[in-house]
Amino acid sequence: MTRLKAVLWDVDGTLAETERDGHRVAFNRAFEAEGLPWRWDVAPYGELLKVAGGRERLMHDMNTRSDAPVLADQREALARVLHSLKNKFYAELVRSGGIPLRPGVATLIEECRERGVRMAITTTTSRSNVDALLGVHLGPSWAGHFAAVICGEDVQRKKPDPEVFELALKALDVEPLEAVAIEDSPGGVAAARAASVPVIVTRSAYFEDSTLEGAIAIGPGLHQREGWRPSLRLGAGSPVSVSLDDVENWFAQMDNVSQFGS
Ligand code: XBP
Ligand code: MG
Repeated sequence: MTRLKAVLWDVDGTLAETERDGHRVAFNRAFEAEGLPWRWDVAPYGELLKVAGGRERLMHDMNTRSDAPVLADQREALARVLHSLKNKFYAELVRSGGIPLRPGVATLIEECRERGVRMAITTTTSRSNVDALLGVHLGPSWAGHFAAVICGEDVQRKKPDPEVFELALKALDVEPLEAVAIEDSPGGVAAARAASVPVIVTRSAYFEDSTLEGAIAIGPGLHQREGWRPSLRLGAGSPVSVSLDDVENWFAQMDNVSQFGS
């Protein structure tokens, strides 16, 4: 039986609920700082998440606005300014303690480290955002926990394209079926599946009710054992949260999970 060699972590929505209270708020501060009347409310921002990448999201939104610059290169220049301001405000928000890690995340990261299961970050977001978030929660040497950190800047095509996973597998020198991705969104699941990497879904606020097919396990978050499919052992003697043993069991059973079957 193949042994699990690597855990590939998504960032936004998986490590932390960064979108609603982080990126969205920071985008709005950037609009304000640039004197623009644009604001992204909670529900419409959920729709905008269909577009991967903050700068691409801005470009997409500008295409729907009559008060956006008319020329394409003016729009691109404005998107660059807004995006870089947004990332600055995002880092401030994170560093002020506004965005905790999702419960259960730090425990599983620590268990992977203790047991020698290598990890990578596989995200669409910018490197500066990962640095801000993990610097606060895992300390300044956070990058040492991960054998590879692949971010938005490192790929030609963002999720749902599989490129981020392909680069991580290459950097770790592992095969797709020796790794597990942990994801929260339809785009993330699609990207992992397109790279043939088995994927575990921890549902996040914006994707609570989304159809997410093809995962080897799906549940409400790493902090609880109830509500997972395939189900987890409950009761006396069980860990409190999702453990590395659970991840390895799902991994070992993946061929029996019809959702993952071809
Ligand atoms: C989520 C994304 C990102 C963030 C914003 O990526 O799509 O675009 O919303 O970050 P993931 P940027 O779930 O893969 O971590 O503005 O830096 O793109
Ligand atoms: Mg995500």
